[in-house]
Amino acid sequence: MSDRLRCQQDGDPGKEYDVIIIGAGVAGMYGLYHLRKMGLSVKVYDGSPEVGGTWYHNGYPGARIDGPNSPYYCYTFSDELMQEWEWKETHSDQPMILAYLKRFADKYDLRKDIQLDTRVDEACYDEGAQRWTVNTSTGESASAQFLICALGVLSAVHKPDIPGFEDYTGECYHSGNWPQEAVSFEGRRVGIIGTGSTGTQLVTEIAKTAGRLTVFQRTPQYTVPARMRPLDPKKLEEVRANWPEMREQLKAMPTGMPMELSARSALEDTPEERQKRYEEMWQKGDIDFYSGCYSDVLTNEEANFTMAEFVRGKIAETVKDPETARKLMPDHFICTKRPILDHGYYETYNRDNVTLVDLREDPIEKITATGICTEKGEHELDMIVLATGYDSLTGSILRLNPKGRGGTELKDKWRDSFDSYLGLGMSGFPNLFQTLGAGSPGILYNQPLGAEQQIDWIGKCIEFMREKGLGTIEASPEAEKAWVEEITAIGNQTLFPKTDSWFVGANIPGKPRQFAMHAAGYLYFPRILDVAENGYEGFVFEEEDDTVIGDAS
Ligand code: NA7
Repeated sequence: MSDRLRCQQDGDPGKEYDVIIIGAGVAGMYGLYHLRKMGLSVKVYDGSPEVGGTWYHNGYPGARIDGPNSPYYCYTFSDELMQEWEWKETHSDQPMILAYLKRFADKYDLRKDIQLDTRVDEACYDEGAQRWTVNTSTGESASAQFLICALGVLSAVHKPDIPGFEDYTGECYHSGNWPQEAVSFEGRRVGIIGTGSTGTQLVTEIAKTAGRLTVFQRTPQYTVPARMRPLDPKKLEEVRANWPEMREQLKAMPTGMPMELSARSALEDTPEERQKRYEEMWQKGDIDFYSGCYSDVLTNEEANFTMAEFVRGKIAETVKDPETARKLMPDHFICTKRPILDHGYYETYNRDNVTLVDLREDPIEKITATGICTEKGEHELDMIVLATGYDSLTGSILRLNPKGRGGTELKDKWRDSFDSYLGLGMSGFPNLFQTLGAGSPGILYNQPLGAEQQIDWIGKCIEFMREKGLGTIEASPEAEKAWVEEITAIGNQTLFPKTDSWFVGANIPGKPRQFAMHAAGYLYFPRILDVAENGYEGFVFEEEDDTVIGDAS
């Protein structure tokens, strides 16, 4: 290890803060706003040249939020920002969301405490000082009592380990690290690997101008028409007029977003009634199709099959070439990968310039200087686009690999299981909090609203510690174990664990298979508040002089 990377516990700790936040995305920026307002000294580091986190890096053509989330995907605490920001479409695109995040940074003068172009390379806990020390890519060190890892659920880009990448002489881009300058597909031979939410958005866009688009598909996907439309100004006015009440209502919604819900089982209806219901909801489209047809699609295999069959029928109806339609037919449980909304995805396969390669029948062998070689032959390509996803939820903090008590590395603690307590703290890692990570609802809940509630919780906790003269807070191993059991049990009530997806880490070779998200955000947030009200039960505190006092109630 170089000197620069060695945690400088015995040397100069650099600047000192109350809180260091890593990440200037949705959660990190709210952390800065809120904790600074409480009177704490806060420093944010981010390796990127601009704020916005995942929304900065995902500037690929077609990038949009995958739900009818405008105007609800926002910093809900700010009535002021809600009144001023002109959301334009039901499913905002990446430039709109990034502009909003930049406006948030500017409006609340956040930039003065955000150091961009500065990656935190190492974070170590100093037991004697009860503080965290970080070392950055710019050669600086700094320390703080609290470290908040706001690193993003979908930020550790996953580039598949296909032999020959280094030989490829064309252009190659990953959706999660898209160049800021425009990329032209005009007339070019483009290959794309990956057909998740990102891949489906890219395929639909690239096909419009590419000379030839070849889609390399490992797993076919269910997608539903987004039915994106301009946001009705009257609707926006209505929402604005009642924003504080609306905000409270959002918190109690299952995903922190308005969506249609049904109380009826799919199995209560006859096949004809179901067909009618699915057809009506398909025409309406959007996330409501997934959530609003029947109550048990995500919990009952038979119910799930009925919806999956309906969508397979739509694929057969939409895609003209029967062979291509066959390859596009998914066979996993619908809704158990991230439910996708599209803007003409299946229709894209009717274009003459689009070809689908089914990697289950014709796997990729290698990348060559000029393209992608599958078992059946070479596809010559001017450009390869990777829409191959992320080491989600845990990858970003594991790449940082903080070192806790006794130098314990997170990657060792998490070798077999992503244990945390409430998705907020971890035993062996005092005073380290994470946002939207393993053990929390992650992406299953409106993320800005989820991050706000977690940061508010952290703020209250710090206030509590300051009032009581406490130096550290740390999850107990028992509470952590019980929490993993609790969220696993909730997850097991759904079909999520039964499908290979990033939700269970199946997309990353060697990653422990675990459904590590709390599947019911509207239960999670009251639950973490209860823990706080009960004297932070499950956490252990040390006084500033190191005396362990158990829970501090
Ligand atoms: P996803 O949902 O993880 O999708 C990645 C896609 O890439 C998926 O189709 C994968 O197939 C495919 N993939 C990954 N590795 C390979 C290899 N080695 N060979 C072929 N195909 C591969 O990522 P997205 O970026 O689309 O979406 C992430 C989230 O962003 C999404 O859930 C929303 O919340 C927004 P697989 O299905 O694993 O067989």
